[in-house]
Amino acid sequence: MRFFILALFIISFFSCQKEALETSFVHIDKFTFEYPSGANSSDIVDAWVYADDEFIGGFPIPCDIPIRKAGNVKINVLPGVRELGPYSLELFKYVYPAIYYIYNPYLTEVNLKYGETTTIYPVTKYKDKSTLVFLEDFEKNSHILNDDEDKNAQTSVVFSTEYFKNGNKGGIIKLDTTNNVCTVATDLFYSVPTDNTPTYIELDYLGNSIQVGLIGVDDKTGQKSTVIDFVLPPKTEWTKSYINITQLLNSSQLSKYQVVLSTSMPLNENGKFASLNSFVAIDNLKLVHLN
Ligand SMILES: [Ca+2]
Ligand SMILES: [Ca+2]
Repeated sequence: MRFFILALFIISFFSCQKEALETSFVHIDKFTFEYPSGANSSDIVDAWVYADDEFIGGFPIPCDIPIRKAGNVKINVLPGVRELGPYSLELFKYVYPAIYYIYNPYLTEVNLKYGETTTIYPVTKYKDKSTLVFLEDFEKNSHILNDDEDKNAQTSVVFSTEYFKNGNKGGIIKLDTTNNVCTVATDLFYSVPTDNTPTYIELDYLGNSIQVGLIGVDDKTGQKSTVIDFVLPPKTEWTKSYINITQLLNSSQLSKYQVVLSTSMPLNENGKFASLNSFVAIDNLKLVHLN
């Protein structure tokens, strides 16, 4: 019996040793996003990793990724973001982890050694086969968010030199108890794919909760339909949002679309205004899709 226990101990000791020895590690500190010019805002928070085409997992950055391989190994890292989209539930705090297919994956080959850590420095940019339909970074003298959907001229997007994420200026919507709702849309309608091609609205914002959606129009009938579905929670720090509108476009099948933003004065639990005034600041509003 004593021999048996000892043997078991020796076997399990060596099998543990073997497992530890047959693992290599890849370290990622940061996933860098490169933008040729202007607003380079991104928020890549996860690395989705393949080693020699085998899926290893999704890892919050920074991370040490265990890989049970040694020697030359092809590492493919896909950029992961927190996306707001058709699967958003309060359970996920409005967002869920997703691979951002509009950015390139990062491919490299490393020489791994068991028990050792190799650091890689992934970089990405928009895929060549993608289209930036528009970028509003508020750096020019005019902006593209002037379609006053709420019909109250007192509420609008104005320039701010105090609140901006990148550059020198941002946009801001200021509200008070009298002028307590602001809904604005892009001046232009845009043609975007409705055939399930990945399509996103990107937005940096700070302040009030903001709702984001689309106004679509049918070219033949002239009929308009508005869906303002995506709720971005209030934030006290600049937050980058990736809003997946692929499914919304596919289900609506309209000729062209405006992007629409809406915000209102926060209410307290009694349904009264929680303050005398409030604001939401925005920057780097983009509409982007794969080709
Ligand atoms: Ca800006
Ligand atoms: Ca207005």
